[in-house]
Amino acid sequence: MRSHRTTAAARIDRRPAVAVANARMLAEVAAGLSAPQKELPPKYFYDQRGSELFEAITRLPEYYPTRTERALLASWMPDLIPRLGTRSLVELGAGSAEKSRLILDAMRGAGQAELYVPIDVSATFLSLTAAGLRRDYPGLVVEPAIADISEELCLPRRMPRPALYAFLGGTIGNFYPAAAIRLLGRVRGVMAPGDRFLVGVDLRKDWGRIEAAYNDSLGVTAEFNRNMLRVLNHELGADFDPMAFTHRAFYEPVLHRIEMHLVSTRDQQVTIPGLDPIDFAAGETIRTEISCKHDRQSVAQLFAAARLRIEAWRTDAESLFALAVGAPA
Ligand code: SAH
Ligand code: AVI
Repeated sequence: MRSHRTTAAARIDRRPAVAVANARMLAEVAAGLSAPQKELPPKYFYDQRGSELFEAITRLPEYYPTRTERALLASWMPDLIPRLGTRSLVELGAGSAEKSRLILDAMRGAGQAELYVPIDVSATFLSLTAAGLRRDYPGLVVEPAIADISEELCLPRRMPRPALYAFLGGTIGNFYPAAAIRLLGRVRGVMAPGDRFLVGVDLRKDWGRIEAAYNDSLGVTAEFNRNMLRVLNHELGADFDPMAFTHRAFYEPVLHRIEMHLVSTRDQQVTIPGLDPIDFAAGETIRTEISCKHDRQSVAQLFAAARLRIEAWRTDAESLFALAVGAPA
């Protein structure tokens, strides 16, 4: 099959796009660090090192979501995919696409693995993912898109239908509810009648289990958290000392979410070219991520607000994690 790519973006000089991305990053960082509760968007964890650290997290004994979702996909996709007739897979925040292979295997098993569109902000990691998939799935057209899914949905102009949109790993939980609804709505807006939306969500459960998943004993999550400061140093020329910040992650039961923070270990000032110096008091924190936990009702509410309905829902025996299939409402 020929390439379906629509835009000339892949062929033209990327330098202007990089300059725009850095200007946007600087504006977001300026806004986030001048708020009373300093905050940075979690998409800035993910340069090559951040993506590798996330992959290391997925293999930790405390981090149950990945292996639980993988088992759900392994048991369900061989049945679901032929019934949906999926010919194209569009994945938001694809990362290594390791679990996505279970969907692609089911598409291939049904003789209809035609197009895969992994979308991610982590550019180098995404191209490695795409190269591995092209090698292992001859005949599958792989059209990666480097894009921020909180802003746009990059889709090929011609896409064999039905398409399955996938948002795995519980990454929907890293968006505030209003942003999550906008994101779901953006996908809903491009769905044809036979298309479906597969969303993985981490479920509400014993807080101890959840907190342990974000406070692993090896300190990998702490290093992942601090990686955001390294990204800011590299991309914006900031002078954060990552080791002058410690990792803190706790469950917030009213809002049903994990919050990850970086805690300043001392009074300090950080310089970011183009911004006024930023002061941190000892003990002051930057919130770097929320990870919202769901139940079927909260997912149904998010879906309904985006004109989607839950068509199917599967959880593991311990109700740790769920996969929801969304259909146009
Ligand atoms: N889907 C994979 C990876 C989850 S990690 C899994 O389930 O294991 C979250 C992924 O989403 C990372 O690869 C990260 O780079 C990507 N990501 C995070 N925020 C994003 C954004 N705003 N736009 C695009 N990709 C994003
Ligand atoms: C990508 N996302 C679903 C992960 C999560 O669990 O919220 C990111 C993560 N943060 C700390 N550990 C993993």
